[in-house]
Amino acid sequence: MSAQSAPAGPPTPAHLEMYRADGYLRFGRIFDEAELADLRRYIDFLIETRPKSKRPEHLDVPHFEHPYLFKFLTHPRVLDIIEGFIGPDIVLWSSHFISKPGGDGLPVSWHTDADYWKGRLDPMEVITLWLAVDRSTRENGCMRVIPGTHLRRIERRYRDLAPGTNVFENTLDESEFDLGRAVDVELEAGECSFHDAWTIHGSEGNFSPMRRCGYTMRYMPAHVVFTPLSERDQHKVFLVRGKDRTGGKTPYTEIPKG
Ligand SMILES: O=C(O)CCC(=O)C(=O)O
Repeated sequence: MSAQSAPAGPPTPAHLEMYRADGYLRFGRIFDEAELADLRRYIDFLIETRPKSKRPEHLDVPHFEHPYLFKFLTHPRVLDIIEGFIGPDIVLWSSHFISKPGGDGLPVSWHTDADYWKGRLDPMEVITLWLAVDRSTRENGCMRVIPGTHLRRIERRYRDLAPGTNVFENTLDESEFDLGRAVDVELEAGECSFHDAWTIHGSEGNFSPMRRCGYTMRYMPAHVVFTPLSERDQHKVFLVRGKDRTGGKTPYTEIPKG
């Protein structure tokens, strides 16, 4: 294995300090080349076999139907790194492939994840590992973040967007943040970044010829209580390491075998 492709170890104190100050962190590789190729083959298969009416930006919670993905989501190297950020009791909150095809990949409007998960998680503490399945640059619509915005945990204003023009149906109102402070989180294929649920982020459309696929792998400490919004909220969470710290208040689903 070349030095360039060596997976990273757990976060250092300097990493943690940056993450806590900025609400995001560029990180190294987590999977080796063979593991990444395996994941990419699987994603290519999911994209190819999806219902044609579904855009590839919308492959949300693929692990509910495809237990193979637990191989990556619960990989010991991934969990060791996540443990470095949030401690030894770890719950898999969610995952999502956001694959923007070259030429007409949809933008992701400015938002905080906390605003989308409001009312279901208490306290709102989620870390997202954003894995660059493909090289992710300004040209093909890399993630963009507004550093430090996670420090103000406030209700923010959104405005509606025209349907079908964006991965989401609304966007944070421009008065809520300073776009001039946006940072492009450019990553080589296989590298990852982390962001906090309260960090303002988004990404532009992909007008380049190159696909931009990211896999969001989202984790929370096991003291976070998940309360489904209603009976229609069929979201599943998995205790992937350590112990429940909610006193049984969070309904965990068993991790699929094999
Ligand atoms: O993939 C993107 O461009 C945006 C990702 C995102 O919104 C997230 O990971 O929460």
